[in-house]
Amino acid sequence: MHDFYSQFPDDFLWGCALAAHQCEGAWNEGGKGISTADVARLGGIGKARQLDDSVLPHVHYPSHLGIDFYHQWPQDVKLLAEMGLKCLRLSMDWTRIYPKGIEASPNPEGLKYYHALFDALLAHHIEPIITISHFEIPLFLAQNYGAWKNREMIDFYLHYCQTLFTEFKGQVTRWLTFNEINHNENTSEAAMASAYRVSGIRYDRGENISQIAAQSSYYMMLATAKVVKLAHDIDPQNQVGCVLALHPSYAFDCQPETALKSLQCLESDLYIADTLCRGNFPDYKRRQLAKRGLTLDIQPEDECAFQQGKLDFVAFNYYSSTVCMLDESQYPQGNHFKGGKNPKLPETKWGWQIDPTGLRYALNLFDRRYQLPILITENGIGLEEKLSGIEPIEDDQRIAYLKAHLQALKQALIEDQVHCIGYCLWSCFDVISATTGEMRKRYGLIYVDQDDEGKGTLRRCPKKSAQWYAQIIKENGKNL
Ligand code: BGP
Repeated sequence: MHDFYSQFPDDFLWGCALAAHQCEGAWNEGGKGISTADVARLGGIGKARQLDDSVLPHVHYPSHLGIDFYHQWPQDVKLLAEMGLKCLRLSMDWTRIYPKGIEASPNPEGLKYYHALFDALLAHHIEPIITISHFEIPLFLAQNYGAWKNREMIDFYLHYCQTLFTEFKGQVTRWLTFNEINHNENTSEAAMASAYRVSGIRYDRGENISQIAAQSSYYMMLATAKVVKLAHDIDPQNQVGCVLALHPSYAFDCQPETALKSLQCLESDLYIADTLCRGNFPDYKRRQLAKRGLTLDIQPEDECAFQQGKLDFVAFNYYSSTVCMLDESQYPQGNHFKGGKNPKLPETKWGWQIDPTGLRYALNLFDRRYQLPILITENGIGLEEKLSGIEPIEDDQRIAYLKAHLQALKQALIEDQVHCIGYCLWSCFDVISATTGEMRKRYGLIYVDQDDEGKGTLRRCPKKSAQWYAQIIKENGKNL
């Protein structure tokens, strides 16, 4: 325990984040099965994604190719080591381990791939922090079981986790059960229809979306709680968290009604973290759902599972804040986040508003509410960039974004004494965008030569921000 923070602690986890389906490629190699991400037809920001088997034969479909990390990881890990990263948050693809999700024994090639990758990271003193399911599940489970609509998913997921905890014992100790678990319920209407990104769900005509979203969130929370216990039983060293997408919602004006609505909006995200950190599903939530005519499948034994499976640390992705308005017709249509525009903030080309103070706000909120260590699992900016023959690419806009956010983090640490253990920047490499499916929305510290059609040499070219981040890590954030 630190007495108090006067600087970043020596063991601060400076890192980057990646997701398997956005970088690995090799969608049909190594005994891998087909995942929901392999058949996600993307329609641009806010547009619904569709499960569409017709994309399967297209090898150049973006997520089929990724950035070829599956083959190029040995060189890629060296580039990460040159930056001096302390950790890499990356996801494992469920279908590399269990191609359909139902097999009795795992796919040895998938295990071998991840063992080799983790060994290489550890050899460079980079801790692998593993997301167990990042926006994908086996397509077989989606098609035959309805994904997280179904309680049976919990057992398939536990079976997968049991394999991971047993196999990778000693190599991995920090785990994240899901990426952005709150996406099921709390995004814009347009994005709601694409909720299967997280849960693998396809809504059938006439189904009650709110009922399914609440039920699938419940099953994913219950799965998380059971996984925490399983992880501790297999190795007491294991530490388990779960990622929330956090975009603080500020009241647009000082009308008391707007303040109340903004509080309720925030609570609708936080009830998930409340459940997982406090070890019980809040009764007010059940009553609220009942008032809307929604009844969840809650079994008497679930209570004990939540009690026995409280998270060891909390984690969130932070890109932007939003504003809450009484009149929702003023909210921009098709926006990824549900909320209005803040006139005080600049925004990216994709309409994501830039708000470093929002990160400090989120850190304060989590620290005071949960009193658990916090890991920032994603933060970064999407920009359009091109190789012009002059290298490195001068991504000063990215450096400015990152610097402002890291300064806000430092203030949270030192001035507010928030217990934050690490920062994973999105991302080390340009990867396929999760919302648009394109390459052109680039987040990387390292440029990858590939366009939206999958053309390019895939050459990796560190940008100016890669050198900048390496220096920040070397100085342990002293000169921020
Ligand atoms: C987060 C996801 C990531 C990543 C990031 C940037 O919500 O967890 O997978 O993609 O957003 O989003 P995008 O690529 O859509 O701009």
